[in-house]
Amino acid sequence: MEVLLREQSNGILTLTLNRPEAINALTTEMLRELSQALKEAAAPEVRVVVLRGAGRGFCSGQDLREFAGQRISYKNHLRNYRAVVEGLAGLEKPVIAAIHGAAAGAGLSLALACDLRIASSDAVLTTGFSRIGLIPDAGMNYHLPRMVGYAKAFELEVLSERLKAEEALALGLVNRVVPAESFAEEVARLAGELAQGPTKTYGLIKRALRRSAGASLEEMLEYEALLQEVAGRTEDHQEGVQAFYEKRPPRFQGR
Ligand code: T3D
Repeated sequence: MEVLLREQSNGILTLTLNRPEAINALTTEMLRELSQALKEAAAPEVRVVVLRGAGRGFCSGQDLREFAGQRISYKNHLRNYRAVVEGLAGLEKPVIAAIHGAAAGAGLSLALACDLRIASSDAVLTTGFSRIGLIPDAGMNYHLPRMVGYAKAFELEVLSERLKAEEALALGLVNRVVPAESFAEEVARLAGELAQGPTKTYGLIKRALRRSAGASLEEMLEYEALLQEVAGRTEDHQEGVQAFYEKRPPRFQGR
């Protein structure tokens, strides 16, 4: 069975973690496939990526059976996670995590590394790591405090309680919560909307926001001017302005 399913249509690449019997617990094979798929997603025909899970949940984190009884090198093993997290963060187009059911451990870390998180009303999020005596990894210590602040991040990481979708929404961990019955349609609608957008500009926005995490105001003003030089020369910028003059919706081509 393929551990990662890829489906592409109308500019939307859907990557489905596919080990439903273990709530899509991540194996080395799966991480390598995911990292490769994210590299391939740089192709211009892909304008948005959706990351989801098969079966009854998003992802239960590292497969706890993969290395059972072995003494592994975490340093080596975590390189596989690093490649995926950098792939998600560095991809210059929007990545949506479509979370239904459980998102636990490194499964939550991957969701946090995406640009948007849409949760089904049945979603349950937990950091999970401390329950098995590990510290959160796969970028969770970068993304989580930036989303919820130090105090809440500490609480979530140390207590590893399970958050319901609405609680995650209130904390700003997910962007929106959708009733389970209409979840797939809403994910498709949002992905479709983004796939019609000015992709290059979205990529530049992503770059700017990511850079801002470690930059001063002065540096950001400088960087924004640099990126605007690029955005201002896109065909989509011309089209956006033209559409404004002509009082019609823009037809962005993603370049
Ligand atoms: O160690 C390293 O490599 C370093 C990196 C670590 C990164 C990490 O992600 S550490 C954290 C790992 N994840 C967890 O600790 C979460 C473990 N799972 C759970 O807490 C729960 O399963 C869930 C909250 C995700 C879902 O609960 P529930 O009640 O809906 O499902 P369940 O019955 O617990 O699980 C269903 C099946 O999936 C079950 O298999 P079975 O008994 O039917 O054959 C369960 O064992 C399996 N499963 C769930 N999570 C994992 C898993 N199998 C392997 N690895 C898992 N992480």
